[in-house]
Amino acid sequence: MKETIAKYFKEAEAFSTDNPEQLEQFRIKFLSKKGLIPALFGEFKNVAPAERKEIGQMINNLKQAVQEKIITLKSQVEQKADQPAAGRDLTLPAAEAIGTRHPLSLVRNEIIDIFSRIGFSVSEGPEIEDDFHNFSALNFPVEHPARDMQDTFFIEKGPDILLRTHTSSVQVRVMQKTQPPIRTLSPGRVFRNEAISARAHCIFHQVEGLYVDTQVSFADLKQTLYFFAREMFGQHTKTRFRPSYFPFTEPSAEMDISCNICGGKGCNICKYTGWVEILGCGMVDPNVLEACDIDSEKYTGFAFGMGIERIAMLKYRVNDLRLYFENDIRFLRQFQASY
Ligand code: 2U9
Repeated sequence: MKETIAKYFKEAEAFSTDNPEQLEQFRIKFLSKKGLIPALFGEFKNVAPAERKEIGQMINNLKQAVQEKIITLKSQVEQKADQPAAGRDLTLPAAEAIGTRHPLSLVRNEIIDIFSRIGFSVSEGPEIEDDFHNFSALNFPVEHPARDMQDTFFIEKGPDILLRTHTSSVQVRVMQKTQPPIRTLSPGRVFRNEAISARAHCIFHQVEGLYVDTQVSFADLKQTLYFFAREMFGQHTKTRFRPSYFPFTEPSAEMDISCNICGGKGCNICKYTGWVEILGCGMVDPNVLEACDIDSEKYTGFAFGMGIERIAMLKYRVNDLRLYFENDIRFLRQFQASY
């Protein structure tokens, strides 16, 4: 047995490779369940008591030498793989599977694409905001419940610094910097202090739109949103407006589309009404224009806002919001990028 161990020892010492498959074969040969070293330990029970100490030591030394050899060779194999052209023909076309765009990015890009065709550009702004840009300029009364701790993540109190609860704050910044005509979209992440469930999340994504010019009317708002709904959900899509209330618009409305799942016949998505709500909108309140140094006697504007998750849910029939945030590859790879 001693000769066998010595022979294995020499073989292990002499072994060298920078090929990962050969290294794996070496490991299997010596260390796998049916490998040479477990076989030696198996035979060990037949060794005479007088020789046990010496042979036991030899097998342990062999095992240690093999393990150290594997560690050394593994780092050589990895180093070789890190070299740019190692073993690869860089002139070949890439055969790696490429990723897919996140469904929320696809929907955001499609919304931007639709509105850019009618003259809207994109503006971005900070996720950490002050009270003025998130609330005061948007005509939220001081005691309005949306300013409450339950809805808003405050970072500092007095003067308040917070995580924006909507991207309208970006448009306040645009109006402060630019005189009309303004036609802008602000996509982005927003934050609200809500428990996470299939239907709600404390982080979600919005696209808000703003058009300010002379003689902008509610008819312009309706026509723009009709156009959007048909481009997004198909030319057969019907729309309807219901009166609503927002602090920053007057009058305000919510827009429904005919249910794109059942075609308006009635299903559990539209709760058997044939209609689903997709966005809120209205004429910009003159107080908002004035707070941003825009003359409300001269200019009027319309605005709208939508949740990207909601549009994506309807478009892709995903009924649990949490799927958008888990990054499970089995979910993500189902989306094919066309935007
Ligand atoms: C300015 C003035 C007014 C944007 C608007 C809505 C109506 C609205 C919600 C839809 C679902 C947000 O994601 S959601 O929870 N938004 O209903 N948003 S009007 O109004 C503005 C924006 C900017 C300066």
